[in-house]
Amino acid sequence: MSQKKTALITGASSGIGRATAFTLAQQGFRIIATGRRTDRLQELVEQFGQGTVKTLAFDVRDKAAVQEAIAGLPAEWSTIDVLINNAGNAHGLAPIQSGDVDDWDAMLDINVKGLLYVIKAVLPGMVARKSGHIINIGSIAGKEAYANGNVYCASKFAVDALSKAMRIDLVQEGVKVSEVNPGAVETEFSEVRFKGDKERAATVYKGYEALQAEDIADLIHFMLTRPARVNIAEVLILPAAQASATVMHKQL
Ligand code: NDP
Ligand code: 8X3
Repeated sequence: MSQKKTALITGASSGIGRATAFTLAQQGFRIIATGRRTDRLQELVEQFGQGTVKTLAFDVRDKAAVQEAIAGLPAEWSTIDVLINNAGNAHGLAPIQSGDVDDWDAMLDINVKGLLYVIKAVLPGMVARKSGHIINIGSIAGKEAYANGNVYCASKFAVDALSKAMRIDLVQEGVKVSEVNPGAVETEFSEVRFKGDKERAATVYKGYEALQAEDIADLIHFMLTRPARVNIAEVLILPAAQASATVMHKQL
């Protein structure tokens, strides 16, 4: 039986999830990398090998697919020590009065309900073993609302509330729950938010040095490798040039 810890990472095909998969694999974890873009997940297998990375393809909105994929893991991958609930995105940036209902559905279905479906599939094993660590990726948008952020902010406020409530419910089960709340990280996030408009996405990161996905991955690795007695419950991590959701020192 492997002594290495196994971490299931949602959204491992891009950005923060992908960087976290790389960092944790390099640091001796076994990774269950999940997402919809299987070609991207396969690159992780090619990099680290089948003994270190297992891929699972599902849309987190599809609760039956989530359940089936995780319940169907082969025995050597079925003990999940760490869950990184990272899959998520913003869809659109518009005042509430002109918001697109499909964008609202996407954000609530992926960022909130999808996270819950994954938890539902992973938690029984952790509770039975009285051991596990869940890290939810929230956002500064889950701490402060900002103009036009409405439903994305609501989805991340929900992640914040769930993280706090899960920590209370699971403390007696030996399962740690932590939350990482990043400010601006340069990933495909803005490209998704602006529906493929790369030029508009690039303006979000102009005039200052945004966080890189690897910065969040390093933090997650640090959180996961503290002594058993320690739970770093919540971290707000910002670029040096960012002071709040709306105050950014840009030099354009
Ligand atoms: P990316 O767009 O680079 O990555 C998003 C990841 O989520 C992809 O791997 C994508 O995989 C996955 N994903 C999206 N929708 C689904 C779905 N329906 N089913 C399964 N997987 C899905 O963005 P980031 O890395 O920046 O975002 C990761 C997390 O960090 C998100 O929760 C985001 O809200 C949060 N965050 C990001 C910040 C930033 O500034 N970038 C700041 C604060 C928080 P695939 O498309 O292959 O399914
Ligand atoms: C992503 C950061 O400020 O664009 O969660 O909402 S922000």
